[in-house]
Amino acid sequence: MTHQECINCKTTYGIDEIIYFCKKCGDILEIKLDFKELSETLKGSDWLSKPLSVWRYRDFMPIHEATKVVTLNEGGTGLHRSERLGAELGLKNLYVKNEGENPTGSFKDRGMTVGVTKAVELGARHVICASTGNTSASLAAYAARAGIKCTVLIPSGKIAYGKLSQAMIHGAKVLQVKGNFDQALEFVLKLAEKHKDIYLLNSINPFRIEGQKSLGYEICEQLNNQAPDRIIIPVGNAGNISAVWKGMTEFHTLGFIKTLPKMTGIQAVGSAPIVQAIKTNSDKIIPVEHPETVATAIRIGAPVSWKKAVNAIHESNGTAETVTDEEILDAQKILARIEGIFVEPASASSIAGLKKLVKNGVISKDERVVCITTGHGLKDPDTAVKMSEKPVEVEAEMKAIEDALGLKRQVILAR
Ligand code: AN7
Repeated sequence: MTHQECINCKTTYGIDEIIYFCKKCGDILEIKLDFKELSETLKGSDWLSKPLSVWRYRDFMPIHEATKVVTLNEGGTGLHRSERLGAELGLKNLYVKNEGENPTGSFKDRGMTVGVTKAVELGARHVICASTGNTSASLAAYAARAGIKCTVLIPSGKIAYGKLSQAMIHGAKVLQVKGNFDQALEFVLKLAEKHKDIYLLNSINPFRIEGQKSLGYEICEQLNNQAPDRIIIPVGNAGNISAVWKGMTEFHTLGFIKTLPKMTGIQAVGSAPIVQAIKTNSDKIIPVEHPETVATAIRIGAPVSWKKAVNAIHESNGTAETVTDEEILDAQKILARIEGIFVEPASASSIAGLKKLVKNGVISKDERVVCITTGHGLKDPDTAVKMSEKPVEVEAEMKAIEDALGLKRQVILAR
């Protein structure tokens, strides 16, 4: 039977049990599918006739058949062949999977549609998360859609304005904790432990990861049932890289794809505990006490899902790399200018990481690479405005406008 399982000691729990950490060893949990049962279900299912979306994969989700899903139509995002960016970086086969196309503008919606559906299925009336912004925006929207109460804890200062406005307009109770994300998460974990009626929806919740694994499924289907050679993905709390890898290995186990991609995680220099663990070949992370980066979404020093991420990178023969704020902002601009794709800084770290790894010879020029961009550029308009050319103020006169554009005035001769 499909169940929850501790990633360390393998103790199992039912899918209707509200539990976030293993009772025996305290490690985090993951959902284990019953592949035999799933293969049987798929034979009689019309899933292949449904549009590309999270719920195309309903049979793959640990949600009961009778449950009504809480959805805003998530997933089915574009996989954009990026020839011009590829040429710029020296790659023939580059794609951008743009998760900013989701309903609230980030990949978090894939997890929240499943997580909030599960919350309602379990009878929860109050959901909570800590967030650097996008998780709170998404949870607030899905809680509103479900008609349940939502509380979000955000770090003080430095959360992007677009994200904050979303959480506020959807009616969440927003607490701005005087501390960083990692501290906010600690409080949320304690709250969910102490008040059993509050359901926790950070990415340690394995049902969220189930929704996010659809990102991996979709990439394979969009490449005609093939995995790319490599997937490059921004890493913060490390839920998403774990989820995409889970999707890939499940499709592989089911025989839908023949090869697996090298999972490649990118972090900002100022908050890179996972890159540090990978580069030093350590089986532990050293949390970063004061994480710092312009990419506020991934300003996370103690990622809860680090073990899953490190496993994904090792098992897939992948790698991890850091990028500087300057490289991130440069990549954001290039992507916007030569591919027409506007993403927030954290998302651009995947492009910045690609550039660095090609330059260093880690990625070869004929690899088929998918860069995941995780959130929309409008989430953080302030950063975009700061790094672009300012609007030119002109008088409301034809001459002034032409002068500003450097156009020569044509003299119209009288007959
Ligand atoms: C745009 O919103 O953690 O490695 O609280 O918003 O799965 O954590 C956001 C994370 C990448 C990192 N890109 O994903 C939050 C939060 C964007 C993000 C990540 C986030 P994970």
